[in-house]
Amino acid sequence: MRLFVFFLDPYVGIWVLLLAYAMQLGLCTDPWIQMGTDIADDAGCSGYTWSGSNFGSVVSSSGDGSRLAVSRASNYVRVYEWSDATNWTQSSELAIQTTDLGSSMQISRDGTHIAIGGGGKVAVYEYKSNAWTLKGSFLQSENNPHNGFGDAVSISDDGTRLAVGEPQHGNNPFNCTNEAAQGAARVYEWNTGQSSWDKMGSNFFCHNKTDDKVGHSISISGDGNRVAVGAPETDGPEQCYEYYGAGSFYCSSTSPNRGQVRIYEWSNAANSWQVMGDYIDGSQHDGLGSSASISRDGSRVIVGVPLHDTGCSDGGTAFVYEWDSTSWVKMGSDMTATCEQRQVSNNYGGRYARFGDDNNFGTSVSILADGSHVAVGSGTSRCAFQRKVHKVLDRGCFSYRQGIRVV
Ligand SMILES: [Ca+2]
Ligand SMILES: [Ca+2]
Repeated sequence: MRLFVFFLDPYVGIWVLLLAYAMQLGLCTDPWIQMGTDIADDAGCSGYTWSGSNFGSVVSSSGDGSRLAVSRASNYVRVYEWSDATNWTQSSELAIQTTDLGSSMQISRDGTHIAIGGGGKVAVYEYKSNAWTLKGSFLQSENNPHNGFGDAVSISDDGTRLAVGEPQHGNNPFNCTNEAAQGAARVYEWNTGQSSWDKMGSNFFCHNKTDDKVGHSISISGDGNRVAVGAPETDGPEQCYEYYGAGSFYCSSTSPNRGQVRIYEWSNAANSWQVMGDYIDGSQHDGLGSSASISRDGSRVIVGVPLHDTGCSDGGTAFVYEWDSTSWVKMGSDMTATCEQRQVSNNYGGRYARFGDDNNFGTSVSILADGSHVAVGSGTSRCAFQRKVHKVLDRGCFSYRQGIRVV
């Protein structure tokens, strides 16, 4: 596993101190070694001035870690190669003929395909004859409006199956029958004969109501036969109360926005996607499924639960489940955000803040191909450090870094 560190933040010193603190406590005895020098946007970075190209807001790496795709601005992707085993070399820059792509991206395990989504579209680029070329045409939602089509994408090992989330939902929270108004998730397969992306089976949509945000996260297995679909705003069952004996009822969920992940498997016999085992549910306002990542063979899945209270409010957690041939079984203990009191100043005899509130640990997750390692990213951190904190778990050893991605 390799770690890429992007010091996009000018306050590097804080992070060095924080890392030193973590190391001092013996939290990590196997430090990460940075590969090469930092990769920065030459046009966007100048000293402590950053013009805001959003360089590196999404990154993805091939399975062997030798090829790296980095988003830049709203319609560029740069590709870097670990070609001489000493540093990264930019090999190409894709200028995508539409804007607002790049909110999601994944490079295939074999490094030959890059799926890029956002702004209601998805494009897949394939590397052949020493150039990246658009594979087929831009994919768009059959729904109008597009409901966030492409906000999440995932591509199989060889780039022939593509999973796309469309998580933004319509405004009718009690209508689970009108797919066009809800957002959804779906899988496409590359049709070599027709040179087109064909949809496999039906869309996944509506876990409970239309504000579920189905497809906020999506992850497809290496062979493209299993897909995990996250819907972080799925509500639990409703209870209904009668209005003053008037015969009309008010219904509300006892566990709103608890979130849910469903894992589907493709059945050739039925020519459709079948749900595997039970749904994975959070508890109220947990946001389970804000992120999800499935292992290469589809036997393990990590789900992010960034709004789970872990001693700190919305500290966040992540769960790993394993398929035991009939159901998803939780593996090991929960991984949670660090939650502790820290002194933040000496004023008035010392001020303390609880570090870990709103950490949103689990905003992003990634599982290694063989399921043996996971990486968990946080969203924001309050109190002492008003910036992002990422936490890596690797065989029980963890460290803090800024802007990390693990492959
Ligand atoms: Ca909801
Ligand atoms: Ca919470």
